[in-house]
Amino acid sequence: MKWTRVYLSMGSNIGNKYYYLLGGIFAISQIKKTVVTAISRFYSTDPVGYLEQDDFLNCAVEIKTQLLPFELLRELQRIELVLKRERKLKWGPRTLDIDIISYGNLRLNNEDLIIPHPRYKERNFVLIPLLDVVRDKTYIRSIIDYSDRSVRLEKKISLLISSCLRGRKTSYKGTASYNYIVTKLLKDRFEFIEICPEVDGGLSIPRPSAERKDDKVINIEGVDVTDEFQIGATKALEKALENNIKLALLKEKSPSCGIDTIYDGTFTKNIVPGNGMTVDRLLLEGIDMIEVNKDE
Ligand code: PH2
Ligand code: MG
Ligand code: MG
Repeated sequence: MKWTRVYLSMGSNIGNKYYYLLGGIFAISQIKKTVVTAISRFYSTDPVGYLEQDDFLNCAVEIKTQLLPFELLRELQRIELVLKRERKLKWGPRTLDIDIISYGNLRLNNEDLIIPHPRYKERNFVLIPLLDVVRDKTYIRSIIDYSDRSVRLEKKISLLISSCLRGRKTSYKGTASYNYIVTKLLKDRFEFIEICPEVDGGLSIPRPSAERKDDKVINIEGVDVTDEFQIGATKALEKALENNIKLALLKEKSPSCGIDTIYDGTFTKNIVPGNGMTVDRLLLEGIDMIEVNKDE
């Protein structure tokens, strides 16, 4: 199968908008036979259509995919659903909207899917982010209304991040959990505040593997390292509060940073519902969190 370049427009105007857009982007990166290749800057935009609603946060994403248009649409709709899109009013508030703007050079006119998107040329909240990611900017530039002030570049916000995801060799094995989206595509889009609660809590690199068991963390040699994990969690929380953090990107399944799923404490790769120690603390402060996998 050949790869097709696809441009997506994303929007959110309820709750933690960065949580929905970035959560959507990391979910898109998990779709089979699909790779995220560019992410635009983030823009605050006046609502178009139904006006009595909050400003949107919009961005554009370039992907390449081997999925057919309807296969891709189904995956994107599943992601919208997972991120709890509330479809009450047409053009009304939504937690996350993902629209296919173009799919290669394809033209498609079906009642469920029109490609290219039928209204994108009139929408600066689509075109201006799109300009950040398209390869050939000439055409998009020629149709943007530059007198329009309804699309404003957002100031860079700070995100808390597991340092291993940025390529730091802080994992228990002394390796990095390199993630391409974080290290390459989002590098200039955010201010990253790095944490490694295990290293910050005083543990060494490398260190024996550890897993959470109820309210304790025990390493594979049977040593109780709960105190170190709690110190690390406290430091992470302090950094989050100092930097006014609303969103964290955290390494999946770790006994500090795992969200919703962690290892069961038996060192057998068995996964159970639960959070890492740091995640439990950040949760109490109302900080939203997205789990991020390392690249394969
Ligand atoms: N999406 C809509 C309707 N109106 N306005 C802005 N500013 N941004 C959007 O993403 C948007 C909108 C329908 O999907
Ligand atoms: Mg839309
Ligand atoms: Mg839509």
